Amino acid sequence: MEPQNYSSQNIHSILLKRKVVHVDMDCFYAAVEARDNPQLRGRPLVVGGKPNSRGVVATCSYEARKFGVRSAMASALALKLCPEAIFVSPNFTKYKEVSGQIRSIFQRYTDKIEPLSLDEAYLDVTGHDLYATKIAQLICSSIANELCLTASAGVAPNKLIAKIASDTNKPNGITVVRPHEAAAFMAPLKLRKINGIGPVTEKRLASLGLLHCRDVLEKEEGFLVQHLGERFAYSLTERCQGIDKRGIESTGIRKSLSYENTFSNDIASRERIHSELTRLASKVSSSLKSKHLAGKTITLKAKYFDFKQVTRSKTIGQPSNCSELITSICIELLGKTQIDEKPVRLLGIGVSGFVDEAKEVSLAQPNPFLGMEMGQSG
Ligand code: DCP
Ligand code: MG
Repeated sequence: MEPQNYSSQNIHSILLKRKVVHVDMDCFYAAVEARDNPQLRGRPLVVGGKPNSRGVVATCSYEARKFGVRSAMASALALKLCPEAIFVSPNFTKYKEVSGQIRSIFQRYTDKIEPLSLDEAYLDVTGHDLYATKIAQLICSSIANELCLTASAGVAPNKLIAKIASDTNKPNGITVVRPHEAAAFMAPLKLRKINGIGPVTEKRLASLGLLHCRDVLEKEEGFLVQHLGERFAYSLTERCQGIDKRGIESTGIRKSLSYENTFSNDIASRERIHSELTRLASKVSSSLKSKHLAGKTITLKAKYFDFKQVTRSKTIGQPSNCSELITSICIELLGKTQIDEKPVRLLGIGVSGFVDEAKEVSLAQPNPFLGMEMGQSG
């Protein structure tokens, strides 16, 4: 199929099929470090090797970027550019843990998640009840409220545009490109913006007078094929038109669903803790129900004022997604924590050990085929 032959109506129908959200955390490692150490906030911060070693910068805060510091730069050069920079070694265990928490926020909306690294993923939200833009907003605000970190997101008809869009309004910005805007969005972009076009290819294309997407579309097909070969000429033309038919390659299936909340002030009163647990349980319950899931293991997570964290779990005989049951189990699990001695800064509830609700007769109301409403009373 030759992309040059696509009519604009054809392109439009290809673009209408999918809704993709690309989420990318802002200066990820540096943001996690600054979150967990107030002394680092607002300062030019470099996460990576020390400048006196042969280390490199993994990432840096936006304050350091103002001095020209960038990922993959030698730390010694970073120090030269920004002598007041603070250097911190990376803590991958922590970044992996946060990455898991981000993923569990994504999973509230879709199971079609394709992670690209610890800090970014594509989400396919085609056919979701909520608008894709609303989902992106909810994800970014949950990341901010629950994890105290910021993310940027791109909402688009495919992976190509969603990834470019998430980078357009960084930090803490959401960019939406609707199907009818796709071609106009791509046209002025440098070819380097296309995922897969690195510095070498960029140079080769520039030598042919191809700098921006629109340059490719203005060239004769024969010229492109002659210089780039048929395959690359066609795939490049598609990309420049804003077409990308790749699907979201999600890995694995959901194993748990959780919500957590970090409080602005540590809380100690039993009453407040119970009301927080009731609220979290109700969120977990509605999310499970909307996905037709029910689980046998309920986990309570508490992070004390001193940042020490505990999880306590209970496994029950029958899978449940009932809000009241989850709340009462969590209140019972409080007895296995130090909640009476130590105020908490975070509470979370997770449910795992899933049984697909639609297939689990034991959970069902008299008619297991009532589908959507099944298990409402747990
Ligand atoms: N990373 C790395 N080495 C690189 C690039 C990145 O170790 N050359 C790590 C550190 C980053 C994380 O991967 O925090 C995510 O990479 P991004 O490219 O998304 O960069 P950031 O999230 O740091 O910044 P941005 O706000 O630009 O996304
Ligand atoms: Mg990032």
